[in-house]
Amino acid sequence: MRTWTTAVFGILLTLAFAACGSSGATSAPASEGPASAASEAPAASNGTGAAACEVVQEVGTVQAKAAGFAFSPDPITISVGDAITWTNGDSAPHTVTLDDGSCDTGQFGQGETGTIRFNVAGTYAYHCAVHPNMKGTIVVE
Ligand SMILES: [Cu+2]
Repeated sequence: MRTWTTAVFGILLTLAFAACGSSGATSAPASEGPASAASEAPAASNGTGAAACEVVQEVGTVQAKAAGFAFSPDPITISVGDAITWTNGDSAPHTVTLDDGSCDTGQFGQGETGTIRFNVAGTYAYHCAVHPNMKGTIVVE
């Protein structure tokens, strides 16, 4: 009985490995097709190859403030390609979170900054995720 069980386990293990091996071998080339097609789709969607906005670590070309529990200046008008750096003047942490959820600096504390670059013209409404009544508008021309 023991040897029979061992034999069955052996066969099952062999089948399992064989199944993994064959499915891995056949699915690897197939998965490259959809993956590359999917990675091209976002680039084609806005025609620029870049996201409408992106959180960056560099110092922005336009300076703004999150201070006194308000964003200033507001609205901010910038050109396509500009990056806005907000500096926190309060002891509480703030965020710059686009209302559509496309970009979010995450929390930055007193004296710290958050920067977002805008690559597509349009009007962007944003708020602070910590203090939802802190709101602002960015106009990208
Ligand atoms: Cu805040």
